[in-house]
Amino acid sequence: HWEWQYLDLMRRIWERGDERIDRTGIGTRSIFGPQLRFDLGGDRVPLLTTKRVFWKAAAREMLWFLTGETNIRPLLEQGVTIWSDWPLAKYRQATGTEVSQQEFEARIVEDEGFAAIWGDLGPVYGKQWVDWPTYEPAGEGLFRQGPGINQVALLIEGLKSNPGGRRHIVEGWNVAELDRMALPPCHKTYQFHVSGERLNCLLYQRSCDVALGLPFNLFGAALLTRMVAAQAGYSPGELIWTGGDTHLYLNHAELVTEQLVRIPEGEPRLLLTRQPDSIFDYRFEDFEVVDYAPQGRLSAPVAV
Ligand code: UFP
Repeated sequence: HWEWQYLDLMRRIWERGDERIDRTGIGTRSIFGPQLRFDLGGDRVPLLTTKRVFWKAAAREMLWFLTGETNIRPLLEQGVTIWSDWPLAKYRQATGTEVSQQEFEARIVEDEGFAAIWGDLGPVYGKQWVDWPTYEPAGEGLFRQGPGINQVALLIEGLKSNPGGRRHIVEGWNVAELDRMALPPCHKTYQFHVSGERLNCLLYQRSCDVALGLPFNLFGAALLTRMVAAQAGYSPGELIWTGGDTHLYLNHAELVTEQLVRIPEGEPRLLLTRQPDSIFDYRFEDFEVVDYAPQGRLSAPVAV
């Protein structure tokens, strides 16, 4: 079962990882540079069965990236709260108030002006993926903003016109804009590769919370690869995931201990039930996960 790769990674980090003080102050055990591989053929999807993964939120997030949106408001309108921690922390710090997460989220949804100020994450994934900023010389050493670059649209065209290409990349790491992002991209580089009729994807994730982030990131990457393959006319191939600093937070001990005694079972599949004209026209209703009967959910605190 593919999932042993995930569980083995988890065990390796917990038992042999370096203990480090990290940015959040919580502390991690960490290894650098592991790799996981999954065959996406036959609609298989790397969705963990040893705990429930809320794949619907990951799917809505992926569609949100593709809209180019960077405000959490559209996510909250759909009940997706995975990005609330960062703006909430910023709001609390700036105002010195102890507003609850629910109150904050409700206000973002109800109050458009409030959302515009406090709900924006800066130029994170969506912006870079579909509207990477450019600059043109405007004379006298000045520059003006040029048209944005839609990396995802270019990717699909490139995969169709030049299958042998070695430059099929979607990049989130815009060095010039990192300091304006709520969180610099974690799943920062996707490279695609055509092999016969199959489309492979390699994701490089610079920093990975194995307990809470990775299950989401794997599903997201699989979904993205499926959409790209369908739009460029290939069948899904292999998903290769590579992590930089790949860690477990020390306060995830309970989750780790519980998950490592569980045995993977079952083979969930991901169906794309409609083929829209463009990768930007998928809707949440186009995705269906079948044969997913995971073991119980395991929760743990998110490090902000
Ligand atoms: N993280 C993930 N996946 C994500 C995401 C965040 O694992 O998609 F947005 C985790 C990795 C790390 C933290 O624990 O969030 C980001 O912190 P840093 O920027 O210091 O690496």
